[in-house]
Order: sequence, then C-alpha cells, then structure tokens
Amino acid sequence: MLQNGGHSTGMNRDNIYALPRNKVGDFAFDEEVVRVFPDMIARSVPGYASILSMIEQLGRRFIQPQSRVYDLGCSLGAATLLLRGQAPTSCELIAVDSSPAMVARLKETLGGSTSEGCRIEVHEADIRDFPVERASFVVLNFTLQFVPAEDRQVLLRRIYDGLLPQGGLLLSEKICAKEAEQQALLTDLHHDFKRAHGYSDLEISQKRTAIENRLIPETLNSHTSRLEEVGFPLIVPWFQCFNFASILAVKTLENIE
Ligand code: GEK
Repeated sequence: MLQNGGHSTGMNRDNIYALPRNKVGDFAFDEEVVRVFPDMIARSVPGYASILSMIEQLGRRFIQPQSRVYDLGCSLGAATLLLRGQAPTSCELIAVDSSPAMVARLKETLGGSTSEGCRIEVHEADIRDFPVERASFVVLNFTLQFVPAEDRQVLLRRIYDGLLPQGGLLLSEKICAKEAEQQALLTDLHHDFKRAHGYSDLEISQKRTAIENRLIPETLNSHTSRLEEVGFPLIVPWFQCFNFASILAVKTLENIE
C-alpha cells in the first residue's frame, strides 16, 4: 500500500478537518493523523507519488555498499520501504521520526514484513540531534519544512559532513514564491488540486489554519543558496509541481579536502 506512494485506494480516508471546529489547534503527527496519513499526503502534496518513485531510482544510483542510508522524518516509511529494495545487505537503512505514533506504526509494518534486505533501524528522535555518519544517500522528503528555520543550516551542514564522497541528499519541500502575485497563484493551484482530490473548502481552510505555524516554507532560491553555503558543490532542483519542489544535492569527490 505504501510502496505505491500512498495511492488513495483502499486506505483510511482523511476527514480530520471535515467538520467545523470552534478552535483549530496546531497540527500534530498523532494517532489520528497516522491512521489516515497515506491518503492525506497523496491528496495534499502534488507530485508525492512521482517523487517517491524517483527516490527509489536515486537510491539505485547513490547507495554505496557498506554505507548508511537515512530517511529523516520518515513518517510511515514510504521512502524507507522503497530504498530497502535498492540497498545491498551490507548497508544500514536508518529511519528517524520524532512522532511516537509514526514510529510505532512503522515498526509494526516492518515487524510484519517478511521481505529480506539490509538492516533497518527505526529511531524516535529529533533529526536536529541525530548523528549522520558514513551516509551515501540521505532523504529529507517534506521534513525540513517542519524544522524551525533557524536550525536548518546547522542540520544541513551536519548532513553534508556525514555524507561520503559522491553521496547524495534528496530534499523535497513545500516552497513559497518571492512575489505576492506568484504566491497567490501557486496557493490557488494547490487548493484546486486539493479540491479535485475531494477536500472541501472547509477542510482546506481548517487544515491551513492548523498547519501554518508548524510548516514554514521558504523559496526555492533560499534552499539552493543554503545548500551551497553548507558546502554542496552540485545542486539540482529536479522537480516542481505548483508550490512543491524537490532538490538533489551531491557531495562530489572534487569537494573533499
Ligand atoms: C514521506 N518523509 O512519506 N525530527 C524528526 N522528525 C520530524 C521533525 C524533527 N525535528 N519534524 C517533523 N518531523 C515522509 C513524509 S511528513 C510530511 C514526511 C508531511 C516528522 C513528522 O513527525 C512527520 O512524520 C514528518 O517529519 C513530515 O516520504 O506530513 O507533510
């Protein structure tokens, strides 16, 4: 189910914000969200399924034998489960999320799975404190946006330092535009996407209120500049659908002192 990128058939439907609320609290990755998460992300993030399938392809390219592969902010492990198929048994696949509910569900999924492959470790931890070492491929698929803006640079520098030569970082984010008019159009297009996938105007508006203090988007340019500042010599924005984008950053050999 997760391996097809969270296609919305046959999974619990997200109707968390379907009824009017007197007060909409801050969004949390709790049990209620875990129950509907694959449906929620598939119907909320344009391009999510395409990005996941490219993560699998990129894993094939970047994962090196005897290295570590990290899925930071793994949620229910959609990327982890795909990358497992790409990693030789000499690798360690490390999935990290700060939400106890997400981690518990991923452990359950992995416990019930029979598929063989490399060792997978699942950690309930804040990625801001989690060590990254000997990494050939690091995935931050829509996670950095939830990390306080002032902590993003330090985190990315630690990831850069923990990557092996020729290692890759995949960074997907909700982004914003510099110009107000562009931003308004992107927001409209995103809301059209959500409507087309069955969300009502009430659901869209209540979810927006819930998430606006938790998810802080930046421009594509801010992301690429920061990646450059932390040391990545090769940065390629490779995907954008409305206000959702994905960037590949590579630590090439030339950059190693
Ligand atoms: C996917 N990557 O399906 N430390 C650890 N985890 C965190 C932190 C943090 N500081 N902040 C947020 N999270 C997944 C989707 S969802 C994206 C990622 C979304 C976790 C949070 O608990 C949640 O599980 C995840 O990051 C973000 O490919 O819901 O839009």
